[in-house]
Amino acid sequence: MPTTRHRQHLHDGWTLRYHRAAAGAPALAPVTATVPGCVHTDLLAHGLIPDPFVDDHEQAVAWVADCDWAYACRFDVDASVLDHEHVELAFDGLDTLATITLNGVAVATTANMHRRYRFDVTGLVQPVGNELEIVFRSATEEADRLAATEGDWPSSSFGRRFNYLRKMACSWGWDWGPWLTTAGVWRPVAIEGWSGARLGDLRTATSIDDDELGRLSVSVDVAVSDSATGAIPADRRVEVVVTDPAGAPVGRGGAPLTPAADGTVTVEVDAGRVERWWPRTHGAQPLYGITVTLTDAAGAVTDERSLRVGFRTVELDTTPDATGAVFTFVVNRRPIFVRGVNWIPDDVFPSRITDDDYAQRLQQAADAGVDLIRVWGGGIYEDDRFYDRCDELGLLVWQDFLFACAAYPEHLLADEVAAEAADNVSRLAHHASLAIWNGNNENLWGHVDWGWEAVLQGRSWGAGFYHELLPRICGELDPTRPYWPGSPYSGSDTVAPNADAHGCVHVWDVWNQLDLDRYRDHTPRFVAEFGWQAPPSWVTMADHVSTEHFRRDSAAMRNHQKAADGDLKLDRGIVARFGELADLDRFWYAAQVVQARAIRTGIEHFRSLRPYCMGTVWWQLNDCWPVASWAVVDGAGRPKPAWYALRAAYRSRLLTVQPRGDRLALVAVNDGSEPWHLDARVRRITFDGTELAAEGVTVTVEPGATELTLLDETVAAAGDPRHEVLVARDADGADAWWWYAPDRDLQLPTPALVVTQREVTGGVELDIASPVVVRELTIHPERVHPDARVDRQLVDLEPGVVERVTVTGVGIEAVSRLLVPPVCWSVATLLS
Ligand code: BMA
Repeated sequence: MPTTRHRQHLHDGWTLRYHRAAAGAPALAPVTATVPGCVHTDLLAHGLIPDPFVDDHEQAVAWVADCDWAYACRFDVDASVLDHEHVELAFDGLDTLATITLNGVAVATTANMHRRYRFDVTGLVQPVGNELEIVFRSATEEADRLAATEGDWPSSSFGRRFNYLRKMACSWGWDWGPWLTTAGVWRPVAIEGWSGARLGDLRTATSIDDDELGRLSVSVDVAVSDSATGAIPADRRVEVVVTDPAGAPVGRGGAPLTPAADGTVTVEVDAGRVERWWPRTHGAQPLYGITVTLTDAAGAVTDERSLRVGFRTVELDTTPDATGAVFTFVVNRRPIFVRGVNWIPDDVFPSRITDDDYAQRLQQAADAGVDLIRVWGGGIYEDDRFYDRCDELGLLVWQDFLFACAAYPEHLLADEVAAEAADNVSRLAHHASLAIWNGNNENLWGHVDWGWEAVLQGRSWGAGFYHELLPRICGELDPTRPYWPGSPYSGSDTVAPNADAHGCVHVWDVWNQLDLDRYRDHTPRFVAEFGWQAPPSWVTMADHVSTEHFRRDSAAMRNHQKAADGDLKLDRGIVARFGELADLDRFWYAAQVVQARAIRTGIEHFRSLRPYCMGTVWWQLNDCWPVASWAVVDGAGRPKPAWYALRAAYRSRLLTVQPRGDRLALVAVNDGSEPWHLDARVRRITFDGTELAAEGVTVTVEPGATELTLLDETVAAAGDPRHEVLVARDADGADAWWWYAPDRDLQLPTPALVVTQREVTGGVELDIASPVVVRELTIHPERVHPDARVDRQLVDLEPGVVERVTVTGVGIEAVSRLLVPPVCWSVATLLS
């Protein structure tokens, strides 16, 4: 009998058919299916449903969610798998209510999309012609049934009954997501053979002391042949080798295989002097390799797993102080101001997300100066590829447990939640990037402030998960990483969950009821969510809304706006600045400008409060389909102007003009690691560039410091707000602007751009100058070619200053189109 574990993927030869067609569902013959995948993408591949991302086809495919579906495959098994003591079916993800049958024998039923499963099928499999069938019951029907029989557990209005089952909440529709509740084998499936013992998860805890000596504790889950009797095959060992980033071994450890009662062997390894892992912009990301092997009596390797880890410490400082309680991430003992973004599943069909999607999206975050990604609780525990990229890029990960915007019936879900939490903590604990586990999204807030308490009348709602179950599991399996019960959360049951001065907050009144300048009314310690909408890129929307419906009031267009009163809120921000804009092109540009300003206004204000405020996490980085949303990168992966605003607001050295009382201040924030010798000139000018008043500001801003200089009244106060602007510019050319009146009151002259163009590799370089002030000049190059990109948007031009903008993906012949509406706008052309 072989001792080496063998794994054979079962990804070929699948078919999909109805198990039960819902009333009104069309007749369908069985079709070939893709595994990993899901029902919707299989039907789409066969042309059996229209693309639900187009027009309002989402409504036309609603029946898919109401059916029960059967996936089946016939497979042969390699002898290398079959010739083992144990043969197991291993599923990395089943979505969701699955009944698994192998060769006519019921193997298992499952009810949790967020778990991995392993089933013993020894003796049931044969060398050829195995029949595997997985029936998925309708999750929407089951959730509705549970709501009817068990009672009403409230949730936010945009969600349906997602809180009764352990399945990606946003697949029931969200205020940015379509209602496409799917089913299927959404992650890899394999059949495995092993004898004697096999490795399971590896959980690692790294530590690093003041002499930079690294130590590693590896908890290795091991399954042994006969755990019932405790019989362990003789002379097996677990060996651990640690290698440095160049691959050279730097430490070893090992232990005989005598699993403790919980099936875990712990090995401690000294790694010697190590280099620290840092979040990006704070240092490098050296990743050390760990290889764990299981050896038999002869010393032969029977199983092996490899991972990468980083040596760093991470703490969450929540110390109470005179005003409330801080919320500060401390990495390697350095308090850091978090420059974050929220992350949602990158496709509403997560089985379709490719390596490239993950790589591109996370690179877009990194390129915007982001150093933390919050994986939001209405989505999924992401794929390993996501966390691997975050480790490499130095993106800290804030991981929510998967509870969002709802009360959860604990009696129905407790066992699944415990298993799911243990499973995912074990899977992810080794990642250097993972910085915090968070109990839920907005449920502590909802319970207190959204009237749930009255509906629930004392029934459980999830508090037991957030305050007891989840911290206990994290404490047992991942004791070195911070846990926080929820976002928002004040840290105390006697203080409102979303109180500015305590813990982490979500600032949503600004978008929902107010105006973007009102971010300045908030003085929070840490903002884990705040956002402002804009439509996706024009081309992305044009690809998904037919030409005849391409107007704001069509059903097709409205289907791509899911937020409560979303269009009204967009208009509120636009009208206050630009007046009514009936023309669609103008509306599109104006909406982008307002979203971008919301980002800069919010983030620059919050950063100017450093160290009182120690983090911002913009809602949101990405989209899961083409939709008007708070995302800075749209559903097709195109950056919106807001992405450029995010990059500007998150630059390590931030120069910004901020009101302080009835004065204006120049604020310099240094989140870099070197001192910043600021030498800035602040000038109040007319729109033709005439200087009315000026002063110099010279100050050294230490790393981690904020320097605020109140500006002289003669410089800061406008004589005629409609004709003047304040510009601060440092010696390196970085600028900060302050406008004195709403755009429609500004008397901005129509720009006559002076452009010098050059062909460069892959595109054109434009040197743009103007004899008059130009506000937010933005080229939308995708309107010339869908793959064209530009390196800068929302460029403010000062007379006498040349700004260079590079457009890639177009030739020099495109330049004339690049510089006129609807491809190019500025505030003055918008209002002309
Ligand atoms: C918060 C998030 C999401 C939502 C967003 C925009 O509530 O947690 O649930 O999509 O705001 O409304």
